[in-house]
Amino acid sequence: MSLVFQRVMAALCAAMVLASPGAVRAQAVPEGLIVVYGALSPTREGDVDRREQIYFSIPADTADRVFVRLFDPEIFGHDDFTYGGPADSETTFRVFGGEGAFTAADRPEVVADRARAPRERPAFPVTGPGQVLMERVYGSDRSSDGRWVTLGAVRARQGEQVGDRAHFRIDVEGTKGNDGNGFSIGVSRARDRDRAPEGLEIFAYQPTIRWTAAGTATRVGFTGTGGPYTVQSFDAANGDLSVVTDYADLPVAVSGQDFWTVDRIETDDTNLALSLSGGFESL
Ligand SMILES: [Ca+2]
Ligand SMILES: [Ca+2]
Repeated sequence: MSLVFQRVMAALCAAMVLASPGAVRAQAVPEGLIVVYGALSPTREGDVDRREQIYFSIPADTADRVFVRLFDPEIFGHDDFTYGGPADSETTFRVFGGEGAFTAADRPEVVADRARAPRERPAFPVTGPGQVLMERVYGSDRSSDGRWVTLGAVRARQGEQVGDRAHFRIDVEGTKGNDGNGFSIGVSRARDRDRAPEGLEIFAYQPTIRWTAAGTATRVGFTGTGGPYTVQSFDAANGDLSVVTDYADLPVAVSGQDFWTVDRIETDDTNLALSLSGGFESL
């Protein structure tokens, strides 16, 4: 079986909801939804910064610890894109809490239409802002291939306190190699099962997402405060990109390989999703 996966880096003016129980829209988040490429990969693979930043928050009065879980964190077999063998690749996962972990973290930059990606290699490791609560490096060990594993546990008081919420940031770096690491992130009350804590929110501002070129479109929800919305996409490889509202699918101009495309969507709806489908890889 060969599935063609596409990747796109999409930035919106609102946070994209990657998984959030009882949130804007009931949707299954596919496993291996997110992808990070190794530092030595070319940006035409669709990953400008070879880094993913994923945020989660829980109510500050959450008494029990919560577990950070990873799906397929290694680079081997299922869900990964390898070039000449994955043995040289490593991905580093760090969970940040404390002051600045959320509020001082990078937000997506506004890019010009048809802008290219910077050519310099990413500057690793990223050690801030905030305090590193846990860190783990995954290589090509097959024991986590196609499976959920537990990275560790945090308590609400370790997060950055903003109002009545405790915020955390998960930084994922493609530390070594040129392979693509598909993975997903979950937060659970249980160590070995998916039991979302009450009030959990997981989101990212600029995820690199993959989707299958054939079959059902992949939808990623995002919350908004009313349009217009600016959608920046990178390397969507001529796929079909649209913003789905309650009433209509609004097509978005889609990026070609290795450059940014910027489009504006006019809608007053706030209950939205980005839909990704089709396309081809023109390597
Ligand atoms: Ca993986
Ligand atoms: Ca794998």
